[in-house]
Amino acid sequence: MSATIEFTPKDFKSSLKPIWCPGCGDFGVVTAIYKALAAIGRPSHEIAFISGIGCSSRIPGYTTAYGFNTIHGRALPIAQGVKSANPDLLVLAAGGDGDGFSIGGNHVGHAIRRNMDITYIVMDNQIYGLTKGQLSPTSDQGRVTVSSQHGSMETPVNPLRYVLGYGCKFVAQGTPADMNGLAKIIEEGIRFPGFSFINVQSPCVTYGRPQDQVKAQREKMQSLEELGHDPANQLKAYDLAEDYGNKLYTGIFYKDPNPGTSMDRLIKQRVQELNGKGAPKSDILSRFLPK
Ligand SMILES: Cc1ncc(C[n+]2csc(CCOP(=O)(O)OP(=O)(O)O)c2C)c(N)n1
Ligand code: SF4
Repeated sequence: MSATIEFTPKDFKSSLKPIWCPGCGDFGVVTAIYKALAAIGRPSHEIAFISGIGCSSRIPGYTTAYGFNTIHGRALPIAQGVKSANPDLLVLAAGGDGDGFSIGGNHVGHAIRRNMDITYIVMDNQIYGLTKGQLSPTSDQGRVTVSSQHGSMETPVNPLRYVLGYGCKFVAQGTPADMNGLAKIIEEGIRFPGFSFINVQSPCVTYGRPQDQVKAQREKMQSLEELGHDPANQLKAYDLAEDYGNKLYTGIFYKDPNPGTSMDRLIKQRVQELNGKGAPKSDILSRFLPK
C-alpha cells in the first residue's frame, strides 16, 4: 500500500471517452467514484473494478483501475473470485438494476451472505437502458414501456429492503443530484470492512421519466443524516427503506457497528494456517493467494 501518495480525482479518470447519452446519471456516478477513490488514496493498480453488462456496466472502462466488463448479471460472482484470489485488492462491483436484481438477483443474496469486502454500486434507473427501454425489476407498477404496452402488472423489487432482508451490513443510497454526498457514501462503503451495497438513483435521460431526472431529484431528496437517522438502527433502516419509490432518502440506511471479519480475510487466515502446517502445494488457494 502507498499510503503517503496523495491522489486527485483526475488520477482515476481513464482516457476513454464515455459513450453514455448526454445527461445520463451515470456520468455523475463515475465522477463520484473518482472523488471517493482519491479520498481513499490507493493507487489504480491496487483496485479491481468488475461490472456486468448494461449502459452502467461500462463504468470500469472510464476509470484507471483494472476493469472487467463481464457477463450480464455476473459482476458479483466474478468480483468475489477476484477478492478471494487477492484479498489485498480494493474490489468494486457495479451494474444496473436489471443486471443486479433481474438476471443477477440470485447472486446478490449469496454475496451478502458470504460477506466479502466488496463495494457493490447499483445504478438504478428503473429501466433497461442498453437494450432500449424495457421494464426492469425496479420499474413501477403501471409503467408503460416497449415491453409493457398496457402498463407493468408486476410488483417492483425494493432493492434496499432486498439487501437488508439478506442481512447486508452496509446499505446506502445516493444520487448524482448530490455529487459530494454520493462520493462520501461511496468512500464510506469502501472503508467498511465487509460487503457494502450502494443504490444510486441514476436517471436514464433517454428512456426515463421527467419525475426521475436529476432536476426533480434535487427537489425531492432528503438526507437521512439531517433527518436524525442513526445508521446503527437496523429496524429503523428497514422502516425507512419501505419508502423506496416514493421518497428519495440519501445517505446510510444501515451500517453494522460490529461488522466482524469479512470472508476474504477468513480465507487468507486459513490459507496462512495451512501454509504454516506445510499443506501440499497443490492446494488451489495457496497457489493463488499472496503469501
Ligand atoms: C445473458 C444476457 N441476457 C440478456 C442480455 C441483454 N441485455 C443486455 S443489458 C440488459 C439490461 C440492461 O439494463 P440494466 O442492467 O438495468 O442496465 P442499464 O443499461 O439500464 O444501465 C439486457 C437485458 C445480455 N447481454 N446477456
Ligand atoms: S440509454 Fe439511458 S442509461 Fe443508457 S446511456 Fe442513455 S441515458 Fe444512460
